[in-house]
Amino acid sequence: WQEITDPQFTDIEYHVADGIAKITINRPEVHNAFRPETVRAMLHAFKTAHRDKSVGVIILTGAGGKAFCSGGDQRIRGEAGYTDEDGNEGLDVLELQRLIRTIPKPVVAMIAGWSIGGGHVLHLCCDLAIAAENARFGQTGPRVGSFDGGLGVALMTRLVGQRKAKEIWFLCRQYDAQQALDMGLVNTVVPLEKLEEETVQWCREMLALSPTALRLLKASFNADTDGAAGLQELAGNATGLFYQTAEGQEGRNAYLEKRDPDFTKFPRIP
Ligand code: 1HA
Repeated sequence: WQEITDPQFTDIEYHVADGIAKITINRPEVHNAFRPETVRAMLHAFKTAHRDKSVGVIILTGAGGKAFCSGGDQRIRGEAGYTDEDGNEGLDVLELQRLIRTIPKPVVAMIAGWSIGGGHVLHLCCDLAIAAENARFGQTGPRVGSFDGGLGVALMTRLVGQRKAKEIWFLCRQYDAQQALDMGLVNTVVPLEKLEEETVQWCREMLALSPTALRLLKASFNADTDGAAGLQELAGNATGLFYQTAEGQEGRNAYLEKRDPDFTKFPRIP
């Protein structure tokens, strides 16, 4: 891995290697709980990976082997929300959830240890999830005075069904890696020492496939769950492909050349 440093990468690490970007939440002393600065850094890191044409797959993980992420840092929860070092309240974590889903590259959650609360919702937002045997999953919102009724409910329900999703949210129990696998919360479970090797192997398999096919598939899955916003994403991809055709370019050329467009040469494919 090559580490990329950036003054905006507060609380996280950003590495790249052979087409993979790895974003690591680096606050192991609090099981990688996030504060506003952490979320801002993750937004910047995901946008960096999005724009980097050499990156095809993104891994999201946590430092230390004992936690993926334990959600919002409860120590800095103020009267109305989470407070940054300048005293401003507000956590852009819902924006981060959306970004993970709309980036047109697969995002893989690599989970060792705790995936809890808002950290668990981040894992739900990732496209695939590889868990170590020590992984533990759960929501805590109703215990600590919070809840994520947005993607935290919608994606969980899609993944495990409404009965199980209600159990997870209503009882705030914890589930081990095997239980998570059995209910479809993760794709596979491996020994902790094999976690990164296995995750990289999954990434390499995706890197060998058509980036455009994967991009359109991700948008299609989102379209099924995200209503008009999902269709916007899928249609945006269709526009992007159309721009690359002679037919799309004829419209642009005609406009720039101040003439009528001639679309007669383009077949109306049945
Ligand atoms: O619900 C939302 C949102 C909803 C809508 C919109 C935005 C949202 C944004 C965020 C969230 C949330 O994330 S709410 C849920 C917040 N998270 C939690 O309630 C999890 C709290 N942590 C735990 O329950 C436990 O730490 C644990 C089950 C993950 C692990 O337990 P364990 O192994 O016994 O470790 P523990 O000793 O508790 O933790 C180690 C250290 O990490 C402790 O610090 P120490 O006492 O050694 O100084 C512990 O306090 C700290 N820590 C762990 N998680 C957090 C934390 N400190 C602050 N915030 C945490 N989340």
